[in-house]
Amino acid sequence: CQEIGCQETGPQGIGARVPRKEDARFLHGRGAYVSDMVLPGQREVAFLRSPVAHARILGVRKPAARFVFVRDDMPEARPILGQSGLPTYRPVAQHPLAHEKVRFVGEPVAMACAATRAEAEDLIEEIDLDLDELPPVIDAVAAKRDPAVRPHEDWDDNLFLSLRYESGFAENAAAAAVVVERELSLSRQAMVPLEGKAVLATWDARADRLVVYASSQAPHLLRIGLAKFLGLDQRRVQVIAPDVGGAFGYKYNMHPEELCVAWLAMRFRAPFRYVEDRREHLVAGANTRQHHYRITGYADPRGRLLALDAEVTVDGGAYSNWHQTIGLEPGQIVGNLPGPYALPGYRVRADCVATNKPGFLPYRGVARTGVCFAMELMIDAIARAVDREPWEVRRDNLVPADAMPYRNVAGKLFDSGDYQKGLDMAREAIRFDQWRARQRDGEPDGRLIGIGFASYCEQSAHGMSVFKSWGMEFIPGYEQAMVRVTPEGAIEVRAGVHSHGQGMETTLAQVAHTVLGVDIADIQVLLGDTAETPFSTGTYASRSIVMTSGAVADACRALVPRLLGIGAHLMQAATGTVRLERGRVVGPQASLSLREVAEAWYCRPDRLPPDVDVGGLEATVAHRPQVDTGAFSYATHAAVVAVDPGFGHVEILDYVIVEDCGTLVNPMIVEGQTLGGAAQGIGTALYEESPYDAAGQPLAATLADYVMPGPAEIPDIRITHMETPSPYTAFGIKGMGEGGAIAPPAALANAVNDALRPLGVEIGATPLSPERVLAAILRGRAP
Ligand code: MCN
Ligand code: SMO
Repeated sequence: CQEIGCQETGPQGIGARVPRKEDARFLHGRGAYVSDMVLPGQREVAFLRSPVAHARILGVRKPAARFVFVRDDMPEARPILGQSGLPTYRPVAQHPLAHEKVRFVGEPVAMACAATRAEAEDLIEEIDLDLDELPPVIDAVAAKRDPAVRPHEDWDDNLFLSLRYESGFAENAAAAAVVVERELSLSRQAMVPLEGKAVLATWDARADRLVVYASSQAPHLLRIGLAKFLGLDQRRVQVIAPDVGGAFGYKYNMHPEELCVAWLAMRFRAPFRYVEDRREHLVAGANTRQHHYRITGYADPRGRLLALDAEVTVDGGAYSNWHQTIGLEPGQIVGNLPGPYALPGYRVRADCVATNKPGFLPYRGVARTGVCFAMELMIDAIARAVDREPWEVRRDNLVPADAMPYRNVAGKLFDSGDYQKGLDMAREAIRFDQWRARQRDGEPDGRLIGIGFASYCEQSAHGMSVFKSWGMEFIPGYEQAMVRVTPEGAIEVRAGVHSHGQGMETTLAQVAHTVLGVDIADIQVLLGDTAETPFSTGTYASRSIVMTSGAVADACRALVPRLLGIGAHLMQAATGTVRLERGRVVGPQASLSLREVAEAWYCRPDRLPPDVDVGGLEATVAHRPQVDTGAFSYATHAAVVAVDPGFGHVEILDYVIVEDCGTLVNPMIVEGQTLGGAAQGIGTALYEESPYDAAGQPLAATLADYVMPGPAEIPDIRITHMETPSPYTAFGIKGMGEGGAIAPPAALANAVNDALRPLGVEIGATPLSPERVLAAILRGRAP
């Protein structure tokens, strides 16, 4: 950096707690969301959704009104088909509007358009749907063993795919003195972003192209998807993702509703909009987290892990998404189940089962929230079996700092960090010894105190080999950024990743500031519009800052010699004697603002000799980390709970997080990300659940039934940072946007089980609702 004359990190550079540039817009209600947008002549779209879980469609009788559509009305829209290179993967086509069969409650069957949403819903009411109901598949574990009933009747079983992996298992398991077996599960849930799915599509007659505003994490991929499934050239599709009110994975893959609305705009050359309502989200979007584990840990007499064996079942729902496919979740399970631990033997089988529920989607943390739950409950179970403190057994098994970089039993390459120190710091921060003493003394109100830990490491900035191992159709390799010095000497940064609350408009500006020294008020970050930004596979997998910081920095660096060259000439100084300092080109005798330099190049090139024209004042650069195995951030969460033995209610008394995401770009943003993720993780742990009855009817279709934590349920979470730069990434940054959501279910379940230990019972399922906790307590008290 120094040798090309760039700035060191200052109060606005990498590492600084810069207030978020985007917040003025958000806090003053000036955010631009799809649901706020109105185009002249816009029609609103409503969907008729299947009222039953599984049925043959015998007929759909439309009202006389013209603007009602079923699948046969839209021959140009092809069925959505996610392809995967994973062995055993079964592709399954999802028609944007159901064809022949419906396979879950909430599946779109028909759509209606009108001037208002209410009128469109009235039209929907007039449609007659003639269904021949079939028995549904609700329990994924049972459906795997008994495929008599199948959502996809042309299959001979119910498996979307079945992945297996084995390394050093048999010999290490055979040497174990302690064998611990558990059955564990996480319930199905929804993601519930503040802003639901939203799409507004229209036709630009001048450019002769489809223009789609979508609340999306990946506008460039949505562009590819819409083009592909509507039979358009990609250049005839523009996708603009404006402000996105939370995404969490829900808005990464293409949804049938997006394809339907885009088809309307293409067919009628006019604007159409659909905004998902909360009920639609909770019913048709109850699509994540549901894993079931049969897991066995093999350890020595001190609890040192020798081997792990697991059979994991993912309730995949009815359809596989485009483009990541249903293969992503089992792929991540297989690679991540052994967690941050150094065990020599591993065997796993991960099955994804088709059921009559909405298709599974990745949710913040993706499979790692599930595998962390399974692994961390296993560590505690082993600790109980060998009668040691769970933190001690955890510590003994964590990959030690001096073993880094470390390739684990699943083939993951952990780049750097001190996992054991993180655990020690969490134990200190939670005041473990004091709580153990208080627990022994007992609470005056009779509540049971429990202390729980959960450690994980999280691969971020996964590279090509990793995505390839998941069989992805699109292998993300690079991230690109375009940086421009404008004629008035300001900086524009354009990138294809997007921000849905992560603060990237600020952190990417901090990166540009670090190289150019320009005040971040004069750095504008532009994201979200495929016509304005370089291609990208979007924001997901906590990869945006690791990948894009490198691209932004490299693009800025490409501009530095050009700015210096122009500045040197204008000051009549030798090129080697000028440098960039706080956004000015500084020579031996004088200095120039970037405005003076840029104006000379843009407006008075006649003042410059031809040889300073070194390629202009904008540059697009692609970047990828040195290795493609990713950078692993890691954390330990520690929780103290009080369990009410009469009602089963769990109160969080204290919660600490010690996390390491390498070089912190903006510690304040990292803390916000960690807290937000942890709040979602606490939701998974204690409250959130989308249960189904035996007929496949969702039982939580409103926020009165789907319980989410509010401010009163989220404790004052204390965060401590460690900062071990990754040796492999730009600036040593590791991604962390998902991390907070990974460990809370494990930490809280371990804490609750610690509280219940005197009763000799354990809970191995989420949510840890009063009902479930009380049932365990009553089991413990039964004679
Ligand atoms: N950051 C930092 N220093 C680091 C790492 C990250 O300052 N060492 C900052 C980044 O600059 C960025 C934020 O933290 O501003 C998150 O960065 P990163 O870890 O790269 O994650 P992504 O930007 O790729 O975001 C995706 C990630 C995912 S996959 C989900 S899901 C998720 C999450 O981010 N969805 C979110 N956080 C979310 N936060 C909000 N508000 N809304 C969502 O939908
Ligand atoms: S679930 Mo995040 O979008 O990878």
